[in-house]
Amino acid sequence: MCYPKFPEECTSLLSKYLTPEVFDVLKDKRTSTGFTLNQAIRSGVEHPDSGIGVYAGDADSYPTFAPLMDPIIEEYHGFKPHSCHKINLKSNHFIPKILDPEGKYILSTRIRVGRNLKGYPLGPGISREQRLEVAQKVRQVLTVLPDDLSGMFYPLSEMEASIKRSLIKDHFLFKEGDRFLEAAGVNRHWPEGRGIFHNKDKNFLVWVNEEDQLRIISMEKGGDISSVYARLLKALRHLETTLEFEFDERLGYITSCPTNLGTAMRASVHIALPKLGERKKQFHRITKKHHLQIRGIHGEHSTSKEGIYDISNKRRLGVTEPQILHDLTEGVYALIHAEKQI
Ligand code: ADP
Ligand code: ILO
Repeated sequence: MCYPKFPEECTSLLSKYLTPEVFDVLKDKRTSTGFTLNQAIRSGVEHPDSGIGVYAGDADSYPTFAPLMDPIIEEYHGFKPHSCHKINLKSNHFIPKILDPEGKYILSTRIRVGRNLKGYPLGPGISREQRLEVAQKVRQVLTVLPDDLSGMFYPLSEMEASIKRSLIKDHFLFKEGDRFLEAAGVNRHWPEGRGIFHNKDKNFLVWVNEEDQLRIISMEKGGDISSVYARLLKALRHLETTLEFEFDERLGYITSCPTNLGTAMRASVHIALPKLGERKKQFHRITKKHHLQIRGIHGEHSTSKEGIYDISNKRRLGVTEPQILHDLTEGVYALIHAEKQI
């Protein structure tokens, strides 16, 4: 294996931190499940326009490839190598602020967390049999959820194309064929073992075997972050009684992309900011101050439509869940204020 060539215009964190020296130290290492450096960096090498460029094939990828992973994690989350992540999922400590009393700006709110089952490789390293086993275990637990959480699991392989299209359009289902995941080996044997669970109201959903084995999602129309979070906590309490998730003392919940480590939580609003959206500098100044990220209307790598943006927390590691909600709330409050002023 030779040192990869990155084009001059490449700005990925992989190209920044995979120096020839780091490469030499790591090139022959294998994790406990046999995952290699070549596999970990393939996505960023094939796609020089990656922001990050690496994926973990198992929990052991983080310590094994630490000379590459640690600086990437530090730059993305602002999390120092000697820090320790703390979770706070015990209760709803979050004190909501009324953000949009007339319902003029916030269209919908969504909070998701990523989880992977303890003892299995992650998406880039999992075998076909292991993936099917994970799907089976998760499905069994999902189909006995109580009350408002109860619903049905829909295997992707049995879903009609028109239903799939409409679920994607309405922001409930993952898109297919992500080129970054494809290169990382996450999409092998697609659509086998993949699926979506949702309750009757489609305000509680679980994606199975997409980028992570579980993406647990609570979402609804409007800006009631507190209600969305309460539903997510309730679901997590139920799922944790029967499923054990991959968790690390230092890095929190283990996920295949280093951007999702820690809380693995992304709390977002779809918000109409047509005027502020035209003032890029001011818009970015506010989001940066509150540690927020701007995405397009169909998620990452999509564009905004009609001045509607997806605003969410950037950091997931080294911050607690209530802190993330606090950052989002304060940031959205500031964004709405700025939009009103223009
Ligand atoms: P993820 O959040 O799972 O990392 P994406 O950015 O790809 O991944 O988003 C997944 C889907 O969730 C997309 O269809 C996106 O539009 C939708 N979504 C994200 N935030 C919201 C929101 N606040 N309201 C409605 N849909 C949302
Ligand atoms: N591998 C891609 C995406 C990184 C962050 N997003 C997700 C969905 N994990 C990149 O490096 O740009």
